[in-house]
Amino acid sequence: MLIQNVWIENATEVSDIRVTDGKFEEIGPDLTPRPGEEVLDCTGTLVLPPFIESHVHLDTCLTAGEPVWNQSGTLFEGIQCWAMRKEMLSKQDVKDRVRRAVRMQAQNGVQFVRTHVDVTDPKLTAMEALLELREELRDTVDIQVVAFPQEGIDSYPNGRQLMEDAVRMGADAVGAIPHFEFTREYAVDSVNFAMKLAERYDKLVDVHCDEIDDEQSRGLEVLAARAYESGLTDRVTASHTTAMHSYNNAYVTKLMRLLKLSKINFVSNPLVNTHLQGRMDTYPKRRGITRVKELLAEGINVSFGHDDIFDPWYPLGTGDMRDAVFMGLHVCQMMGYQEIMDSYKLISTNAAKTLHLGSCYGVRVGNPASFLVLDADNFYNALNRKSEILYSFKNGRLIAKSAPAQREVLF
Ligand code: 17E
Ligand code: FE2
Repeated sequence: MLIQNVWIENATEVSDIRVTDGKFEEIGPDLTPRPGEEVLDCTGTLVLPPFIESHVHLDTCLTAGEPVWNQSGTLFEGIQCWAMRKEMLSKQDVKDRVRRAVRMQAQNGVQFVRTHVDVTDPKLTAMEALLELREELRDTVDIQVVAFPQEGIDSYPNGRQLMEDAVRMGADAVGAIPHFEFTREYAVDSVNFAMKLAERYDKLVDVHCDEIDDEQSRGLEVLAARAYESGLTDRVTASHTTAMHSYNNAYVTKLMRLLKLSKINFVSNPLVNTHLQGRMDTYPKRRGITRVKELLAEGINVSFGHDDIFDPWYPLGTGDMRDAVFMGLHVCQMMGYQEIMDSYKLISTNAAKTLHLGSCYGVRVGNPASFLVLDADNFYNALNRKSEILYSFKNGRLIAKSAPAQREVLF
C-alpha cells in the first residue's frame, strides 16, 4: 500500500509511505506506485505515531454513579465509591466495560494502553479479567497491566500477598500508593516492597506517588532513590506526583538532582488532577498538577495520561488523549508555539519511553506500520481544530477510521 503526500510529525515537506507486510518499507518523496499496489491519496493530512494512553484505570471505567456519585470530587471519596462498586465486580462486568472503553480509545487513535488494575480485592477479579483481555485484544491494542494496590499495600489486609499473586498471574508492572498508607513508615516500606518485588520478577514499576495536596508527602524521593540505587532507573515511573505542586522551591531544587540521576519517568494526569486536587483549599485554590514544564526543562521524561473514563474519580471522558493534552497545556502554562506544536509527544513518543516500547515504535523504515492520519497540516492545528483522525493503522491493518463532520454556517 502506498500512502501519498503526508506531513510526517509536523515536517514541512510532504512524503509518501509504503507499507508492505505490515511494516514501513519505504518513506520518502514521490515514491512510484507499483503495478497493482493500493494507493491512498492523503494530500493535506498529517501522519503521527499512534497515541499511547500511559495511565488509565480500565477496571473502574464506565462506572460513575454506581452505586453512588462522588459528591465532594476528592480522590478519597472516589476510593470509597469504588470500594462499594468493587463488591459487585464480576469478570464479565469488567470485560464488558473494558471492551467498550478500548473501542472508544481506538476511535481516538490510541493503540497502546497502560492500565492500573486494583488488586486490593481478595478475589483479584479485575486482574484476572484484564489479563485475559490483554490476550484477547492484542491485535488491536497493546495493553500493559499494573498491579495497583488502591487501598494500600501495608494498610490493606494481606496486601503484600495480593501484590505478589497479581505479579505471578502475569501483571507487567508493580504499583504502590504511598500517600494512602496509614503512616509514613508504611509509605516508605510499601515503596521498598514494590521495588524489590519488581526486581525479583523482572517487572516494570509505576507508582501512584504523592497524589495529595500535602506538601509533606515525600514518596517520590524514596522511589527515585531506590530506582537509582537498584539500577531499575528508567524502568520506574512516578505517576501523579501532585504534591510536587505544593513543595517549596528549595526542596524541589534539591530533589531535581536525584530525579535526574534516577532517570525515572513521570506521568501527569491533567484532566483528573485539575478536578481532584485543591478540594480542601478555599481561595486561592491550588491546581495540584505536578511541575511538568520544569521536569521537561531538566530533560526528564514526562507523558500525559487520561487516568479515568467516566468513573468515581472523573465524571467525563471519551478516551481521547487530546483532551488531556489540551487541559495540560493550559494548566501547566505550556502555550508557546513550539510547545503546542510538540505536545503530541506527551501522548506518543514520551509515553513510548515510559512503556518501554523500544525502537519498534515510531514512523521509521523497518518498524511495524502503526500510525495515525489526521485531517490537518500539523499538530498545532489538529489540536486547535479538533481535526478528525481519518485512519488508525496498526501493523499495517486499518483498525479505525472516521470522516470529517459536515458543518455548514447558514449566513
Ligand atoms: N485511584 C487513585 O488512587 N488515583 C486516581 N487518580 C484514580 C484512581 C483515578
Ligand atoms: Fe491513576
